[in-house]
Amino acid sequence: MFDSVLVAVFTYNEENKISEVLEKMCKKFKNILVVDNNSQDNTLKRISNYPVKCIHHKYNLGKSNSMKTALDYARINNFEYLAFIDGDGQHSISDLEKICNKILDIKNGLVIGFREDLTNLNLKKRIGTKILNKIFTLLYKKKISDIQCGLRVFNISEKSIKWESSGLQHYFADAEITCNAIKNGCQISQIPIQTITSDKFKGMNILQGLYLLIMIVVWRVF
Ligand SMILES: Nc1nc2c(ncn2[C@@H]2O[C@H](COP(=O)(O)OP(=O)(O)OP(=O)(O)O)[C@@H](O)[C@H]2O)c(=O)[nH]1
Ligand SMILES: [Mg+2]
Repeated sequence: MFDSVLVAVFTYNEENKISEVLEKMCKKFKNILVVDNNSQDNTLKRISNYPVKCIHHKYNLGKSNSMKTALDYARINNFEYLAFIDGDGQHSISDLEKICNKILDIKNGLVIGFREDLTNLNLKKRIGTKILNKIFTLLYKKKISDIQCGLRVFNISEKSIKWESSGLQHYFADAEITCNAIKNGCQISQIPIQTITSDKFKGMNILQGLYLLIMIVVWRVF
């Protein structure tokens, strides 16, 4: 049951998806924290049907701050490993198990999922993801196939796992963690995962993608 792993699930208005995610997750994982970013729909009601800890932000603070809430909770409660997973059903529980098995095996560093097959993504997302990953590889001299993947797990004693992105840049935190980890010599493992697309689009737009590209250069230089 992955006793030393805390799984943090991030939600913001996920009433249609969160029950399915938690139903499957509760069968495999014992320690589950849902960080809810002030959902305005029935997400909280759905979460209350499951034996999980839930922290509800009083204001919407963006995904990166939910990740910080999860890290604080994991540290206070002495977990060894912290896994991040989206609450919108875009990551499968069997992939979550795979990355957790990997970290329990290697014990240190960061394990990131990578979407092997991007054909399910719309053209804009597919091209944007490929460009970001290519430029990243050139700049950081390491091939990471999916720098922004939200499905990841790390040893919480790993000092290089940190991020500043918040507010409008709240989607950048996963990429920033990857950049910091590489810059600071953290061991990174990559595990192929399924690409599950959602029925709605909430992620980054083209402008944010360009902004992230600039930030990847900035993080490399400073
Ligand atoms: N949009 C948004 N999502 C948040 C926030 N806080 C937590 N989340 C959750 O973070 C996860 C990822 O957000 P998404 O908007 O789906 O981002 P994405 O998966 O990169 O984009 P899509 O491919 O369009 O789904 C989801 O489970 C959200 O519910 C927030 O403040 N805004
Ligand atoms: Mg999503």
